[in-house]
Amino acid sequence: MKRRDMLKKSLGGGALLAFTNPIDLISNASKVQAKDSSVGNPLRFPPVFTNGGTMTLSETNVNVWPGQNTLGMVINGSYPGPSVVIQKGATFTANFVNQLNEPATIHWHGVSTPELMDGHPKDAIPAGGNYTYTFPVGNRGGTYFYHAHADMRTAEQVYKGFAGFFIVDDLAELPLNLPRGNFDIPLCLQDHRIADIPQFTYNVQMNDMMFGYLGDTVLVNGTPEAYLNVNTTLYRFRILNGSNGRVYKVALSDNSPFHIIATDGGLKDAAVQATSFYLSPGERVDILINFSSYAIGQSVTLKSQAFSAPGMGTYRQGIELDLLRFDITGNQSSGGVVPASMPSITYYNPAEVKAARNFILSVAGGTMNVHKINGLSFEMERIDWQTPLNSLEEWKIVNATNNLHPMHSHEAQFQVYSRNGITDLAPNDKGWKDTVLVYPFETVRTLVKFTEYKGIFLYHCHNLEHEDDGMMLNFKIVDPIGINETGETLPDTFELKQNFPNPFNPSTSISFDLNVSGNVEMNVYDQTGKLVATLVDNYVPAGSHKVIFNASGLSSGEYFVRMVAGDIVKTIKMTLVK
Ligand SMILES: [Cu+2]
Repeated sequence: MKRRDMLKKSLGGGALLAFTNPIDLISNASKVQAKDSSVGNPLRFPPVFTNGGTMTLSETNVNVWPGQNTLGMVINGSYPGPSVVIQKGATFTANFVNQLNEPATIHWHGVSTPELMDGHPKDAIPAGGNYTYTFPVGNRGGTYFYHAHADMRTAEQVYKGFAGFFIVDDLAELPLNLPRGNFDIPLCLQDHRIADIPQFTYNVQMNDMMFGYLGDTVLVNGTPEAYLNVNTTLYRFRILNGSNGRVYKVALSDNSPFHIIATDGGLKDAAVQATSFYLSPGERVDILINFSSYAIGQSVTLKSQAFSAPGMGTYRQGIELDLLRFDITGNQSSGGVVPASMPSITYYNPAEVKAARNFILSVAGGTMNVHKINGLSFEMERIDWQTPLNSLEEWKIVNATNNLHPMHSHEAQFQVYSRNGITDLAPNDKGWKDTVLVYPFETVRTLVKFTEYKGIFLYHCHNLEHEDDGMMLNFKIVDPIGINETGETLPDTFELKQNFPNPFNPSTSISFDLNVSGNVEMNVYDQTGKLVATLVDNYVPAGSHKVIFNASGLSSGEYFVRMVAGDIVKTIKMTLVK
């Protein structure tokens, strides 16, 4: 039933309308009046960035609304910024020139880079400065993006246009016969305020800081009231939510199904049919839409459906919005197919988790730094925790607020494990993720492992007003204990000392020195090998440590202390004499 949305050349639809039910007639009537082919602007496409070239950030007038100038903060005079399209395995290089009168930095969202290439606010390029970003692109093929990340300036700079696509192409995906070329279309969604047209005025009030700087009209690739002429064939759309605070519930206006084929970190392990999905700021979802059931002359609109969430209250988040109108105008074939199967994804096993961390999201009273993670606001110089390389961790996010928080980790793609204990996930949650939407009062468990680079990276809310308000922490990726960067076991990363006193009754102390931080397990066994006590089983920072063993419930005899850190095991023998 596409005719409810047969918006274009609507007179021809009169006969069809007679067959629809009364509800359809009402919605039809309003939609037919609302739109025709003379309404709207053809979807724009940012220029493609030439690898190795310059990205100049400046305050420049761009043309967004026809015939009017908008003062943006944009790369190379383009809003959105030029699209990076790069092959997996290639080395990306961009010479960044900051012509703003304030610091700026580029974060390559979802892409694994060395610490000094990640665009951390501590590495911001001062006004008038420049910096060469260069890194090998090891990520899976997929839809990534880049955006501003300077301290407390991210939201305004992104709102004013400082963001663009970073698309990784993997030729190994060619046999899947996905639509390519003119049938593979990136869509960047950003909401702006009708009252401020034609300017990107950014003036945060208290409500904006709480809910995000919400607009009431959506620009797609910088196009207001965008439409795209399409053929009666299969298309791939790479949908990026580049908005500051708005969550979209993406659907077609006639509720036609489509296939979700990719999440933040590239292709899923199966194409999954759906009629809608949520997309929060920072997230990407790739979908396949087949227009072959439409007739030339018809239209259908990509929308954000109205939604609400428990406790979220009634504010402008969740209103119905038009995103992009598809006008069916041709019958050229893309040759693409919905793959019957796609390469598998290895899902992490929660039984192999080496460390579990909790992240409690809260809102305190006041006017600044009210958004907190574990009671903390961002501090540039403070490292909030250390995570060893190659160690699977569970990061459990507990949203203790009545608001939406898209939580984003730099440096790795993670996996969502459960929402409120439920492991049967929506198709846009299942796969590789770098941003996960946490609904009000929800608990989301994620599994994450860092495998590439050591250094200081960020974990934060991607509602950019929340981020700028300090809902962000630093963590440091460190060597796994006992293993060096090339995977060799290091012989002397810890020392387990003889207990004192020895013999003992009933208590004795056991000391150990760690050269690097890491997960430590220390158990006490009796002569038969039976476990009698666990003294340490957690992440321990580098340094000297002492634990007390109390044997008051045990009988005289020899006992063994076994300490494991990394791949190294050390044992001491001690004697209990009662
Ligand atoms: Cu948030």
